[in-house]
Amino acid sequence: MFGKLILSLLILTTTIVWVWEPTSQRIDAVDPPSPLVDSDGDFLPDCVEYAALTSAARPDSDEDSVPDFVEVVQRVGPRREGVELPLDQEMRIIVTGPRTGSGSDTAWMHLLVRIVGSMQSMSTFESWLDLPWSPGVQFPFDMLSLGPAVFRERDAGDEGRWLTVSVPLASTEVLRAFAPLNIHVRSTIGGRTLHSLVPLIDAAGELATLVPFDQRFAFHSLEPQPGGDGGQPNRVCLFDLSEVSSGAGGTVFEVVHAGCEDCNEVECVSTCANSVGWIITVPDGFDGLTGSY
Ligand SMILES: [Ca+2]
Ligand SMILES: [Ca+2]
Repeated sequence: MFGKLILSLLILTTTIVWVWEPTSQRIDAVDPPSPLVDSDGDFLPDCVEYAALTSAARPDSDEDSVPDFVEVVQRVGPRREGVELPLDQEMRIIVTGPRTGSGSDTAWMHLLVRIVGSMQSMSTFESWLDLPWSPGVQFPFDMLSLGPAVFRERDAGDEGRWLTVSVPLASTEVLRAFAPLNIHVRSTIGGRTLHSLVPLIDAAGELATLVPFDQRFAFHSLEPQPGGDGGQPNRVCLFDLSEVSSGAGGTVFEVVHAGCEDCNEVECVSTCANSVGWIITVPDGFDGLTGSY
């Protein structure tokens, strides 16, 4: 369904909120809804920056001249200076929780795409859910999507054409009822098949995901506590995971170390150290967590 949806989005742009941003001049046909505000104008909404662990105030968080958007879709370290990978088709999905203080409980899925060439380079698109209690079954993505989607496009010149499609999902409470689950997207762009997924886990009653961060995994709550929960500002909670078992339902990991480390503009939750010993099931294991298909 979502595959048909996104292809429709690419053609029937009058049915959705549309924002077009050429390189030199930004034109907003419709103001993005407040959950998608982009404070630093780097094409990543603030909520996505929180989830991807980039700065919502700086378009190049590590000041290495590679834009945050590029580092996020390439899954390299946007908090560490690095060398830009070759220009290529890229795709990644990120799931975010409700904006703090918004009064909403809606989660969002954000599809981030870099296309080298024309829009017609995207020849296939599909999305689905998988759940460890039903291995091998691909559930339709629209079980959890609410629509309408918000589509944005930017001609980034030498950095290609950037697209985001943000889709409102069910409430975090409903998502937690389904967790653990993976949300997948797969697309063929310019002859390259790209696959991205986000694992959603129920971590001691809290809906969360794990974000690759410097060879480890950052614990990212989709329900951050407004004003902090007594945690440490400018720090992030990083996990070391040890595989316990693997089967048709996914891979079971144990958190063998958890600690707060430096990361500006993120807060390390006060319960971070208490996460040691947690057992986490991830339907697609390390490959799913790192996007290394
Ligand atoms: Ca931004
Ligand atoms: Ca950078």
